[in-house]
Amino acid sequence: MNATVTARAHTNIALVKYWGKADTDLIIPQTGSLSLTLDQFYTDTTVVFDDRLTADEVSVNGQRLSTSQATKVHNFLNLVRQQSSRTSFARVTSVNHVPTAAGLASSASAFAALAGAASRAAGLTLDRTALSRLARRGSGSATRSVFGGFVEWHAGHDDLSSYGVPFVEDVDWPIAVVALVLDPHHKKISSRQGMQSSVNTSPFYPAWKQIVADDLAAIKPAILAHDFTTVGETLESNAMRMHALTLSAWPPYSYFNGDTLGAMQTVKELRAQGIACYYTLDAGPNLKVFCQTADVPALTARFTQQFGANNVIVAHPGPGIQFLD
Ligand code: 2P0
Repeated sequence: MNATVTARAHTNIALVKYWGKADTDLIIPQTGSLSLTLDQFYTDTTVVFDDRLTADEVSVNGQRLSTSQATKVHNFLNLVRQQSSRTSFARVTSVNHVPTAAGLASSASAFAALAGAASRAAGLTLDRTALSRLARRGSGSATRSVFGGFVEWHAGHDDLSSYGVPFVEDVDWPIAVVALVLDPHHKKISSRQGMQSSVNTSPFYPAWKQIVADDLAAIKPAILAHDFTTVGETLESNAMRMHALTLSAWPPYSYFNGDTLGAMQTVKELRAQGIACYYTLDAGPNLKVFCQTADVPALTARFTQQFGANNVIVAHPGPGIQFLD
């Protein structure tokens, strides 16, 4: 009887971003990065290897993927087959749990959950470091979603040395992230294309590598000291400097839309009113506002007025990968 295994992994928001690969095949990043795993957005993935299958079968949110849509998953399962000497195909059933039907599902939770479920279903017993390395092969940000709380991804230089490490796994600090859904649609330029374009064409890319080193050195002691201002200023400037790479690439591009700029302005106004909050954003227009839990009611009231209640989601630090019965 083949084992059917279900794993749950949560998505994460990078406070010091990963934006560029040194090795595009193994997904070795150019720099380290640091993230916070969130409780609100997660993926449940079930995997069973079955000798009767003639191809891998993949469904996401109840929809069967075509062969071309499932290529990344199929390639990932090939890695698991190589590591385990399994030869049979697998049935993969994945469900993204996102509070609204909005563009916050992430390859981080998807590949972390797939790494957990597929490796166990194939009979492998991986520790969390090995699981993080495996998840990395699916998507860079998945490297960090194996762990809960604040997580650092050590860039390393090869497959063995590039993995996530918990920095503060049990977060005893009343912080929250208010996610603003400003555009639920798929991004036009994927992270994968966008970051490679930045590496290859932005004249600012060498400066980015130094910025990341400096920001990691600043944010880690600030997290340990619960120094909210330093953490906030570091994550906001890091996000803006990452996005400066998109504007300085050739051809230039941007993930911002008009509402992104409006929401940034609101964060600045809230700060001017004495509410400490800072924004970050990834390869899409949706802003994530880092704040202290005491300020969540004031922030949600303001953002609900601006963008509507359905587009404001409050998240807190979340757990690492879990296996479900
Ligand atoms: C991050 N992002 O650190 C950065 C910040 C988006 C902006 O990792 O090519 O989907 O699969 O490794 O992980 C999104 O990129 O890219 C990402 P691949 P991924 O979270």
